[in-house]
Amino acid sequence: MTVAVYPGSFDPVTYGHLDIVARASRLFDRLYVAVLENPAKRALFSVEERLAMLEEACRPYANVRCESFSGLVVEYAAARQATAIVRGLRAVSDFEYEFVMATMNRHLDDRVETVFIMTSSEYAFVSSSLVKEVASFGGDVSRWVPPGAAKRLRERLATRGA
Ligand code: COD
Repeated sequence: MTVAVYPGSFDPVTYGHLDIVARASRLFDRLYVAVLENPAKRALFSVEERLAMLEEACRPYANVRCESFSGLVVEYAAARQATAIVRGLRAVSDFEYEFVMATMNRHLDDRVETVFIMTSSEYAFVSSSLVKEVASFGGDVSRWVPPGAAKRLRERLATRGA
């Protein structure tokens, strides 16, 4: 059985992330979509909220499980018997960050391979941070995030008085 993990911040999940989930779920028998619990990084949504949005959006994929993890991604991958870490690549600007991360992960554990999936062109410009920025100024982001995330963005930003 081929197993992969797709780690990220998912703050919040976007259709760009889901495009990678859909395509990776066809490549592997089981895919764990995993939210990093990172108290050092300020996120708009809690890990529980991010996980709830992911679980709802990933429901159509029978071989996908959503989880949170803490610590090193290679250790999480080993715990799940995964042989691959899936990452999405949007533009040249992603490359440097992804390259150093994949290289570090290989140094940490060379039994797990990083597999890059190229973004679909319609989502190449979509990122969680841009979506949050547009939503914070009252813009409609429903084209780029699933309904559950759009609703939570509206509620959270309204709560903040944005
Ligand atoms: N189209 C395609 N791919 C996309 C899109 C899009 N529109 N948007 C995002 N993606 C891809 C990103 O390129 C990335 O590959 C993935 O989706 C997740 O993106 P984010 O932004 O939600 O998550 P990141 O990049 O912040 O996640 C970073 C990790 C949490 C994976 C990383 O920090 C990590 O592994 N931390 C654990 C500690 C560790 O092991 N450190 C050592 C590694 S160097």
